[in-house]
Amino acid sequence: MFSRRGFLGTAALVGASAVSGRVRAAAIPEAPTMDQAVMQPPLHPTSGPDYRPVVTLNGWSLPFRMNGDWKEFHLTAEPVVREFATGMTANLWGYNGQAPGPTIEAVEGDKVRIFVTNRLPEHTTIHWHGMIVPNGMDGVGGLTQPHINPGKTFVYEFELKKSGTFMYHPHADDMVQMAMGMIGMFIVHPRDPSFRPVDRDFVFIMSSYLIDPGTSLPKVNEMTDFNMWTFNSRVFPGIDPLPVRLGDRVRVRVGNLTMTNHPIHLHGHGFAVSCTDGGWIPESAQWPEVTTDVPVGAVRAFDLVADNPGDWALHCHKAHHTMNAMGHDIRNFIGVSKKDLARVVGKLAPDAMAMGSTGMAMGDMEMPAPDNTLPMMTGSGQFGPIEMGGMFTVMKVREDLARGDFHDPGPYQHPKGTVAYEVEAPVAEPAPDARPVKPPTDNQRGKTMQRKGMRM
Ligand SMILES: [Cu+2]
Repeated sequence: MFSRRGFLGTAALVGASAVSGRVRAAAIPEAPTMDQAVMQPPLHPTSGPDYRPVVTLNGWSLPFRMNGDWKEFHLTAEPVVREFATGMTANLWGYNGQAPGPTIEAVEGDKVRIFVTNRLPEHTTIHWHGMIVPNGMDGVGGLTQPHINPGKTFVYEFELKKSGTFMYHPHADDMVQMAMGMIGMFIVHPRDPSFRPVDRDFVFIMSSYLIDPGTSLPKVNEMTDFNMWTFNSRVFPGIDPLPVRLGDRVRVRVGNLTMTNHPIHLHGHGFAVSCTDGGWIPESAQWPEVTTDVPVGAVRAFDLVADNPGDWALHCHKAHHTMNAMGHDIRNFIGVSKKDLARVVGKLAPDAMAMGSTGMAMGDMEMPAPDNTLPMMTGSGQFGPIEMGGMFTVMKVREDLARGDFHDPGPYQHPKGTVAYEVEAPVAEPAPDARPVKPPTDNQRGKTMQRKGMRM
């Protein structure tokens, strides 16, 4: 639930004169904060034009108020503690108590007034990614506005020219502020409610972090070698499932503010990309997919009919992105005898841990982890360990889910005779010598066996 943190405390620090623009401090709406990282129910509008609100995985939508014909929101940029999954929290920067910030929802044609208060130790701005705004509202610090200094509040005012799926993030000390988690989604609903309506509308944004095992602060200078791949700054099994009623029309809107692309893959259904951060894709230009690549600094929204009951994986198809804290320089020892491996490991790095010689499946990979560190792969289903982390969740399609019910319905009850099963067969032994493997050179061994916490 969100709490209403009165604006008065901050106002005392700020002083009315610090508020920029035509609005005085007395007229500033309160800035609600969220203390939980679980999906909040859709925020149905109580004033203004009607629309079907979205739900945000492990997130919430920012309440607004009407002031004349202006829709007013209040974002507070501030340090936050975000839980990535049970067992790990990160010290991030975000908005209104969480990172990412709350989803902002409004309607095409709305006039929005967004107050931004800075409670960070450095200046910031907000850029409205993909939205058509007057140049001076574009939020590029130095270029289109003065920076918002610590303790100050600025106002952004613009009319929503088009509907679609957009993002917001700072354009001030970009590398640091986005690496610290300052991102959010901005949904503009079509003014015509009959334009491509869906029954369930899910939103999340992807971000990545380098957080050394045992620590909680992202290393903001990293450019490529991240170890936490997140949907809404959560990793599996901490990511909310997508509960869906059988037959529902479903939209999933995905933003990407990481430093690499993510091929997002859904099992059990075909879908079509219906919207990007540039706008709606005409139906005549859509084609069927089961995976869509979401480029850096982009949004993809895809639509489907949930006509196949079950627990369907929804995940990034880069397998390293469905892992928690791990390095990418691990060598593959599948097929190398365990005896040779132990000899090499013992000689070069007594506390090293190498990839198992039969694969990395759970059970072969047990090792102590420092505090505040998640296993690389974790989470379990009704049949055993799922062996995933990072960017992985489940769309749960159920016949008996009520309209508008977004609670986790639990594991799928498979109809009798519809689950893969074991049979008696003559040859079941693994064949370890089937593939000849050249032993690593000494040079490679030295590099490989170095262990930095869990980043092998
Ligand atoms: Cu990915």
